[in-house]
Amino acid sequence: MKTALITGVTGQDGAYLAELLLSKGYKVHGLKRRSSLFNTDRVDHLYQDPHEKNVNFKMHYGDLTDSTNLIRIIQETQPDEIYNLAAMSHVKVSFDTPEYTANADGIGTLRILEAIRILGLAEKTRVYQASTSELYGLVQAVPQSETTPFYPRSPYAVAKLYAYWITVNYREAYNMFACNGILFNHESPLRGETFVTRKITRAAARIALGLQDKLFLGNLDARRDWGHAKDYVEAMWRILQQDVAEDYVIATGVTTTVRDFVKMAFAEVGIEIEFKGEGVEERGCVAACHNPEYQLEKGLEVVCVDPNYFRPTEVELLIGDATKSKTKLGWEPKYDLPALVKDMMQSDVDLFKRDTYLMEGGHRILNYYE
Ligand code: NDP
Ligand code: GDR
Repeated sequence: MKTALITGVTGQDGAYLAELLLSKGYKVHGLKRRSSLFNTDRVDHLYQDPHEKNVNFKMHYGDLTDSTNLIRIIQETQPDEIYNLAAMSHVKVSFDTPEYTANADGIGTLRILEAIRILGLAEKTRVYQASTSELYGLVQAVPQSETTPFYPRSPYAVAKLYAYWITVNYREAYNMFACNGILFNHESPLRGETFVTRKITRAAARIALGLQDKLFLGNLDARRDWGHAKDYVEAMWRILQQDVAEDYVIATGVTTTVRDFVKMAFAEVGIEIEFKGEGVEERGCVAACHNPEYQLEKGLEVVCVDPNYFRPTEVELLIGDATKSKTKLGWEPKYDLPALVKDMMQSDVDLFKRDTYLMEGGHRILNYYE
């Protein structure tokens, strides 16, 4: 039985990866942060009572900014594979918390690699580093592959650049099996609520159900290569099963604007969005609502641009070339963009229908959205 340690197990990818590794018979340890409220929603279905025998899923308190606790957990768990997924992963927020982001996302990766070296596990423990298409930043060439030069455009991306190179360096210097997965954007019903896709699918569901009036967004022209997180965690695992440690791009090869994602998501609930105006004046109107279940006024303005969501420096275009992964890992995504949007919309409509039932029953629901 192999043992894996997942940092960031409570996040979107951590949850899907834990599920995948458990289904493959792994013993899975996860690093979780202490918070004042429970923060394990995404993995609660995997929880096993630690008092039982043969527990295969166990979480440990820890933080990427604390090297002593990383050394202790790695020593205790003696993992065959470490998936370093923990990070302050929000690009816009990294402009507000640049020093913390560098510490957690950049130096955090070094702490893991150093812990493995100090503990004498360099030959045993394989490491997956969650690298990102944000490394490409300002467009140098498209589609972006393993050989495209990097030009990071945010404190997040600069921290991840350090993490990328320190992973390569430990591989070369100490012969460690350490790999970067350069993953393009991947989404799912478990996606954090403030990333643009989930913000849109939540708002489309809530607007259709009469729980929200408007959706405020930033740059509608940004283009992203969006895949499904379920497909992408499969690639992470494959990267660590190879004979030779290498870095891989994981992407669908299709790019779409935020504006088109909005149209696709609202179309799932029968709402047609037509954009009018330009730049900050841009407005998305409901030209027609074709779903009799939802009562929306014709021509209602439901999507607006709010410059507060613009970033000081933006990544305008991402489109990945995953030829190496397809050839060497035998990896192929199962979800295309329409299937991803459908999955996210179905999940959010179900989620917010529950809110409408609660409201009908006289309960107050939290009306917070960003
Ligand atoms: P999430 O934001 O959903 O999850 C991040 C995880 O990291 C959470 O479990 C979070 O804990 C944890 N975490 C944050 N800071 C710390 C810290 N200081 N110490 C310990 N744990 C911490 O991200 P995703 O699942 O979407 O992404 C996983 C990784 O992949 C990240 O490193 C991200 O940067 C990278 N990535 C993501 C892509 C994507 O499109 N999703 C694409 C390319 C790379 P908590 O739950 O308590 O907040
Ligand atoms: P990104 O994802 O920055 O690519 O990073 P995000 O969904 O935050 O933004 C994608 C694009 O949409 C534009 N945008 C908005 N973004 C947000 N969050 N909120 C808005 O209201 C909004 N309006 C427009 C953004 O400007 C951007 O161009 C994600 C994260 O998961 C990273 O951790 C990961 O490394 C990269 O994907 C690959």
